[in-house]
Amino acid sequence: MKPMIKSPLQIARFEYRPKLPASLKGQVALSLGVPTQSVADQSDIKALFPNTYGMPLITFEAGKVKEYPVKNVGVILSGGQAPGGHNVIAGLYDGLKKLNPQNRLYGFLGGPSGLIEHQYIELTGELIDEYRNTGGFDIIGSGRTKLEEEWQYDKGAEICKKLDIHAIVIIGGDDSNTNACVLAEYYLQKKTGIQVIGCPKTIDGDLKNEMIETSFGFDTACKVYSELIGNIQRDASSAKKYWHFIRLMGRSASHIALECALQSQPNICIISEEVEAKEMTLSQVVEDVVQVIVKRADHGLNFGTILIPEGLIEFIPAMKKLIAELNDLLAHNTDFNALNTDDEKRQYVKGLLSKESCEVYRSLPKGIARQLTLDRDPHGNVQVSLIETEKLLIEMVAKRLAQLKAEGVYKGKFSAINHFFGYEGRCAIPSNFDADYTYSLGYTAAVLISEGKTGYMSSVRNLTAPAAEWIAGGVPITMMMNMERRHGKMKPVIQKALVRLDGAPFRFFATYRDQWAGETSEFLYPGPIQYYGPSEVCDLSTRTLQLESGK
Ligand code: FBP
Repeated sequence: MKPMIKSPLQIARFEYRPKLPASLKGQVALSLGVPTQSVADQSDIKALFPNTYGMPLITFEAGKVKEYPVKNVGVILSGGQAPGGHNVIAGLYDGLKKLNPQNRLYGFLGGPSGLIEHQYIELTGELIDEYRNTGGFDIIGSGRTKLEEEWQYDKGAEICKKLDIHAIVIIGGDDSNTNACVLAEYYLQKKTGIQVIGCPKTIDGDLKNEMIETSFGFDTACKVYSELIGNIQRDASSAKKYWHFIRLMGRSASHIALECALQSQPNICIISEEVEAKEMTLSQVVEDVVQVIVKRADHGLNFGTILIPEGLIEFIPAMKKLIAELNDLLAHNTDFNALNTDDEKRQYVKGLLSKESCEVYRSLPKGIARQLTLDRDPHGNVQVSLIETEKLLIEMVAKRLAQLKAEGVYKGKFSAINHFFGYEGRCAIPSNFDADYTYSLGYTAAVLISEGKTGYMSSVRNLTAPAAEWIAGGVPITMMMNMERRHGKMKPVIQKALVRLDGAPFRFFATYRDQWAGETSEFLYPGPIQYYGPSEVCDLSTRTLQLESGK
């Protein structure tokens, strides 16, 4: 038997034809809404974006046959991987070719740096076919270079001119789409004739608003993590001897943790946004966890599951202050970087922190304190995915339980296992939802470009309905913006969407969490993503989307 080049599922998925909204199936006409406004700080945003501010919302509907001019396009994948990226490119390619077979598509390699450094390939039909309905960003690679300086924009315009590229599509999260908006405005001001269109990507689910119901990749990633959590819950209820502390990716926002909780009904799920709203200390978070463990132990249940959002520690006020001080202290700090040992680094940091933050720093297990001083991301922020909050919690919970045992309050046995789920889900084969959604987003971008639009984000809405009823169109990116302080300066940025405590998904969770924590456990076992079978199993959207749309 020969080794396989592709798995049977890979081969089958190649044949999958993503479902499109009805409006994209034939000829498309644009319906323009009324002029829009930014979500806040209207006069500042208007002044910064004189050419792209106030543009109308665009909705597609069935239209008449129309001839479109040739539009060559360059596409960039920006930031962390998210399932469906390849299908955005496939939808973009198919849309462009349908609108004018002369259109060509180029891919900039390794993220935004490919545009600046003129690294690109032409994306041919043959190459794209290899990647249809697959996970990953490997067709052209991704990167975290920030596109925010004029010399970078000019370098980009240079290569566009050379390749006769009329539009750039940036597939990224809130920061990348903010940069797409600035780039669109700059290219208009400079009359380069280059259009810029954004696409909402991130497994974190924090790029969403009234017009963007969800970012792509969130659906698949949450389904992968929920499957794993469900499997762990079955193991926990079978062996009855471990508490599983499971940290989930998601950066600042707890959308992933919340969605996984809705899908798997664990005993505990911590929501960072709630911790912040209640101004909880780390000890209070630990105390809440301990209470559930003690209560279950009273019923002889020394096992369970706890979901922890990866950004948790940044939402605990004292930790937030410590991290902010560390961010300032470590920014471009050559003295710190020149130190050799962890002990030297620890002493150095302690000497520069405020008294309050120094106490918090000293109270942390050394391993966690060290992780807080690791390299910053390109935005100067601590990389939360590198901080093992689940281990910190296990250590603190174990200590508190030992005290309670000594006092005779706790009679159970505590054995904990830590997990971190993040990279496992970011490149999974996209669910049908993500495969369809991303293909539609890419196709939508092709229409917006062919219609000469710039400064828009590709938008597909009504996502809990069957795909044929989805509403495709464009949202002016300026509409999602407000002014925020970043690195000491006020900047126009897309508002990051955190979990809303008054939102339907959190309220549902809050109604049932005590029941899930209790002695009966109501674990759900979602099982693996289904790509084939009854629509109610394989085309399912997230619980978050369903609850948000009143379902
Ligand atoms: P994006 O916001 O770029 O989509 O990335 C999301 C994410 O997966 C976060 O959940 C995580 O904290 C981070 O990327 C990890 O970054 P890296 O890929 O650089 O390790």
